[in-house]
Amino acid sequence: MEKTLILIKPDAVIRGLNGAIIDRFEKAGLKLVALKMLQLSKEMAGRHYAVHAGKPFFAGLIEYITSAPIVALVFEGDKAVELARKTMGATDPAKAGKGTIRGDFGENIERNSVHGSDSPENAGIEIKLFFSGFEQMDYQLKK
Ligand code: IDP
Ligand code: MG
Repeated sequence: MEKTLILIKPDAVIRGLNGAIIDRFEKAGLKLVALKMLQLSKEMAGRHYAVHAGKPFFAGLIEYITSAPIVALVFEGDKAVELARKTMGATDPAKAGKGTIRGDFGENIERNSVHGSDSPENAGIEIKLFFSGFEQMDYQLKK
């Protein structure tokens, strides 16, 4: 079954939105299989956002993502990556639909409340950055 990495970003953690955000993914039908709270070092933030190195917003993004704790989550489900991205909405909260996480909670294009992997391949790479195999649970959701 497909997995995706989700991060609840500092803007949402410091506003007490963890439960509300996890609820959106669970209501979308995704199964939570791993979670932890941590505060990223600049080094780890740089690794997670390596594809954006050199972009004008990179330095600000690293500053922001390391500014407070984040909550890292792994969700599993059929087409988990695509389903999670749909649940999150567009990168810019101003363009994200009502009822999406970013549309409802995001503050601006940087402080947009959540990260989600953009492909199954990248999900595999990102999950390994945050979780060992032992930290990912295997269970059946009761229907
Ligand atoms: P995504 O999170 O929807 O996949 P990406 O383009 O991969 O969007 O960008 C990664 C993160 O970098 C965004 O979620 C946001 O926090 C930040 N970001 C993206 N574009 C901008 C921008 O133009 N200004 C400031 N921050 C940005
Ligand atoms: Mg991205």
